[in-house]
Amino acid sequence: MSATSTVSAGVRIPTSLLRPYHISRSGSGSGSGRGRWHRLSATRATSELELEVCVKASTTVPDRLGDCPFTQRVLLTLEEKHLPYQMKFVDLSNKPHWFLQLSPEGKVPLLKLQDNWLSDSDVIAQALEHKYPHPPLTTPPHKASVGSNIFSTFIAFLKSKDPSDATEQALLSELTSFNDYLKDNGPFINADTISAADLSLAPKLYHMEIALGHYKNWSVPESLSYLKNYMKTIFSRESFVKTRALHEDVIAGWRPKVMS
Ligand SMILES: N[C@@H](CCC(=O)N[C@@H](CS)C(=O)NCC(=O)O)C(=O)O
Repeated sequence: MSATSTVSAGVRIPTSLLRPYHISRSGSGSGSGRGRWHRLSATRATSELELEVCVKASTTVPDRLGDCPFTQRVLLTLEEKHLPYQMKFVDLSNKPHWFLQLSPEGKVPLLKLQDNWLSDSDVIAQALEHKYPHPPLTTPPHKASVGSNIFSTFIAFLKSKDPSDATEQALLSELTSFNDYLKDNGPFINADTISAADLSLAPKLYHMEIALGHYKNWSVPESLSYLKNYMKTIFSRESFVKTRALHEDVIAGWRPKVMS
């Protein structure tokens, strides 16, 4: 077995970076056996069934998925569609040459689809929906932007050094609107069906919970019970548990923004 694997773009990716996971189309369990998740040998050649995805590597534990909410969104989409995939861990603090050849912008996630490397989680989620329409994850257009201001208001509050500025209030206002939306339309953004908008928002809420808990000793108010229940439901979903970042990575990942 050679030390590198050739991918179609002509870029050689070290075999040690391939971390294959496989799920049969009928399986969804987490144990061993037919129809369940299998961890395959790291030296196995890429199966035609496996999609390749470049993900942020953990900064605290070797050979582990890191803390990128956009990457988790793509992995959640793959998991919810029961698509087998193989992760390539990218050290974003020391981007390898092969990665920069695939992504001149130097950003994860990247997904290889039909011999093309796609960037940007929006583009990737749409392309996956188009190529693998079942189970459908499309959010109806009039619901697609629900909750979409939460991430930016969370970051503004996290970065704020002035306790009397309006950043906490702005976040609370967005969270309250979303809580009220869920009360009337939930439990998910598209009622009973989990969809693309939830898979985009949930990793951001996960980062918000960990980062604000750590850096500001702040948590979502108990009064926002529909939101709290939404977070609990999605965070405990098998697809989420399998693709979530370590707390230590989330905390380390936001540190430069807090310190800046
Ligand atoms: N709009 C992009 C954002 C992707 C993004 O910002 N990824 C971050 C990691 S979470 C990244 O790769 N940053 C490059 C770097 O840190 O050098 C998407 O939705 O995929």
